[in-house]
Amino acid sequence: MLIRKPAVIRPSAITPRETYFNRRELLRAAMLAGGAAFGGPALSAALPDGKRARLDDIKSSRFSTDEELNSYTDVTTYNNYYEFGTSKSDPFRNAQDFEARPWTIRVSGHAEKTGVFDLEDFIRPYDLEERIYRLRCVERWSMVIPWVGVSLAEIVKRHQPLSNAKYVRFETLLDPKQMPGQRYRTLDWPYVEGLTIAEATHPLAILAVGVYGEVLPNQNGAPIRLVVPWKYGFKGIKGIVSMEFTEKRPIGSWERAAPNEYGFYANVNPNVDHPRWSQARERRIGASGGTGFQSLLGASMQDTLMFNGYGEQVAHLYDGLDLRRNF
Ligand SMILES: Nc1nc2c(c(=O)[nH]1)N[C@H]1C(S)=C(S)[C@@H](COP(=O)(O)O)O[C@H]1N2
Ligand SMILES: [Mo]
Repeated sequence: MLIRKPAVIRPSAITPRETYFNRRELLRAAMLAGGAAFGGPALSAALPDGKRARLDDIKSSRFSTDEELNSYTDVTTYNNYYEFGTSKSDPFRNAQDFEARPWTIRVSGHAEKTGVFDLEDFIRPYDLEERIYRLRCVERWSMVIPWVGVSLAEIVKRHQPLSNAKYVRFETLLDPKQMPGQRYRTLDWPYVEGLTIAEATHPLAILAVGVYGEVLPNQNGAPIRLVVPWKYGFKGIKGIVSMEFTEKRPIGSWERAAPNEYGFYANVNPNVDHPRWSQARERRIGASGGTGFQSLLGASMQDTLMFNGYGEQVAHLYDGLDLRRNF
């Protein structure tokens, strides 16, 4: 092929990153200047209410990718969240009035510390970290997103799972009044997902409460959602109200709907086709990604990496598992 990699400039992917980091630097400088008088950073993670409220004291993470970020617009207007409709623009359009506060999370099942926790207490006192991760959807698109979250491992350990706790099962809010998509049986509501304890205590797994340094927009799963970067996006359950430690393997909503298409593990695997399409490649959402000549040339298509590129860190979790059967 003569045309190799055209030098595509992606304004939507580049500009926001620059303005974003400039703004972050400014904020950091302002915090250093003013913060010292108050005796340093706050002791606990604070979760402000309100749209686009900024999160403070975000640590950076060595796990972040240095790929170009998707723009704030990409990240917040192209979503999957069937509770608000089945098309990619529905969540942005239909989730604006969703009430993500007050919010509680029920911790139940085989663990020492169970109960109902206010969101703030649930994530306290763990550090808020920025984790720039790829999100790879089973529908063959991907994005690079600057999540802000807390380590799921820390939270799981704090609740002290018992020895018969083999899995963690999460549930999304059930509220058809606020979630119009739940008035239709597109999925078995409430949305459910699960991880093994080993997956849930892996340092890459986070519970995200923000994106782009701000509280999570409703369409992205406010106020708290799972991000497991080596798995297809559908594992990343949004609007979490329940975390249960179980002995039996949970059945996620997509697995229940179509077990031959969506397995429990849902590890990103370019070698295992979805029954209706190949998973070998993916389209990076972005300015050059969607339309016109560039998409015809396939400039935005790229090879999908095993475990979404996190194989070195997570492959050992699946030693001895046949990943074709356990997809
Ligand atoms: N409760 C709930 N969580 C969900 C979904 C959903 O429909 N309902 N969709 C999943 C799918 S298929 C994907 S790809 C990701 C998309 O996350 P994003 O919109 O933040 O990019 O959310 C996941 N979490
Ligand atoms: Mo997805």
